[in-house]
Amino acid sequence: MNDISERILIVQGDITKEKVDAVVNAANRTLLGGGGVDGAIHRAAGPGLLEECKTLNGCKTGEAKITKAYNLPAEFVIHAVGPVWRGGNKKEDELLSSAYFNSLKIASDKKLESIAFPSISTGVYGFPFERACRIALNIIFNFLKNNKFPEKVKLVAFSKNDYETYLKIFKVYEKTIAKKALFI
Ligand code: AR6
Repeated sequence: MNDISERILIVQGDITKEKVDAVVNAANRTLLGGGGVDGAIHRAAGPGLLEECKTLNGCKTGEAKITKAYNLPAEFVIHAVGPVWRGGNKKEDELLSSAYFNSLKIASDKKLESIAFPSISTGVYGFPFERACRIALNIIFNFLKNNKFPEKVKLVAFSKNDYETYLKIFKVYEKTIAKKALFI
């Protein structure tokens, strides 16, 4: 179990600076850009990214699509569409989980070594941050347990506060997993 947590790294910063094989974008269903991390990724990647996105015909909530990364230091952008938070009873947890899963699946199918995620849905879409962290960690731990690729997953928290929260939840999660493993 411990080797799985070693494949996950939590950092604070701007995801557009990440030199990984793929950065994940918290996109909307049009895939035609927006604010938040989506705006930052499109600005840093340059107009080629929007041109390629126009050919994709959008993306359903909970799904993901891949493009090249143009002027970003990463090689690819995986555009994932998380759910808008509507109180918690509109399948938000499942949809967020599936946005992470489908992004990881694309990376795995392409045998990408490294992927960086922003905290999908926790900005404009209003998903509660701690709840989103638990969902992200749960799906990532499970995915890595069953897949060789991606080898490394970076979780990029934008603010110091988000970073500290992510780290706190990660430590609790790691312990719970380790404990469970002892009893298997
Ligand atoms: N690097 C890393 N994380 C960032 C960055 C950055 N440069 N900028 C913001 N974040 P959001 P959503 C964090 O709103 O909630 C867009 O308009 C931010 O602090 O970007 O999924 C899309 O087009 C937050 O924790 O995405 C959609 O319409 C996280 O990224 C809509 O917003 C996600 O915040 C998607 O909303």
